[in-house]
Amino acid sequence: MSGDPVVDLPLVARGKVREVYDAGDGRLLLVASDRISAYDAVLPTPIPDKGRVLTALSVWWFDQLTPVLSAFGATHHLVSATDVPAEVAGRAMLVRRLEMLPVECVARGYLSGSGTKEYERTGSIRDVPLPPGLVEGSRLPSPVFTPSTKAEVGEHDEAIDFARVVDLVGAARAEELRELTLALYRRGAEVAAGAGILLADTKFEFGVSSDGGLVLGDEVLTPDSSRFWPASSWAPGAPQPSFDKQYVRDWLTSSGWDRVSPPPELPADVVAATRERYVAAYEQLTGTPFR
Ligand code: Q0Q
Repeated sequence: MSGDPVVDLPLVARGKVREVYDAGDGRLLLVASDRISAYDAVLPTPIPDKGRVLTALSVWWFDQLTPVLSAFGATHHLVSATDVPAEVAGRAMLVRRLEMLPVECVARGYLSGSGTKEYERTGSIRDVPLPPGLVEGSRLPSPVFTPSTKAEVGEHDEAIDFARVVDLVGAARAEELRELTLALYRRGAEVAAGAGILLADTKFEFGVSSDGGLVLGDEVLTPDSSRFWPASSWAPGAPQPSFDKQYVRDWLTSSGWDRVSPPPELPADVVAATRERYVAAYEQLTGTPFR
């Protein structure tokens, strides 16, 4: 299961849970596996249908976000989610090959993880001052653009400030990335809130098309590229439960795994419950049954 090429195309890139293949004719094939990662480790036990659910979610979001992209004169890279090899049907996207920009465009609507640590140290996130008294899980007064640069395989992305984005892509493009990232986040957060899900933060990747326009790439607003929190259990002041990964995290913690040695197999009940969380995220967000 893990690691074997699944389609007879040249492998372009391989992430923890996804692969990219060269589909020819200026196209790439993004394939989502059923692998799940937790605590920076890829677990040995697949979650059935995870790849299909997250692919269906990206496809749905590309459609939902098109009006926001159009308002910025931007597009997205999806060509087809059906014109893909049979062996990866439902969990692959045929996309336009782009010149990807070297910036991970992260938007945060809530304080969490590394953002909380930065705020506790500096009273701000990057170059954005924040009011006093915020805690882990607090909703920010306004969403914040917190870019990073892509890390080498196995490393964490490196936080950068807006000035560094300007160095990397120029002032006009940097401003465009920030404003579009925040507009896409706001639309995603609005839709998610209506489905009882808090979109704490998300990461977008953009490329440039041959005519110079911005193109939204990668996966979009999935639980792998975002922090999804159940709105019903939101309680600032402590780490918030993950919509999709909490069963896995809690079981791993209870298993005594030291987070250094190879991670243990997941029990069947945790696998089933986690699959159900991915299906629930899709059905709550889209309002349609997952098939
Ligand atoms: C591209 N990736 C991401 C990745 C490992 C995904 C290359 N439309 C594109 C895209 C996209 N999406 C990419 N390159 C050119 N055009 C995206 C980071 C890495 C597995 C899956 N890598």
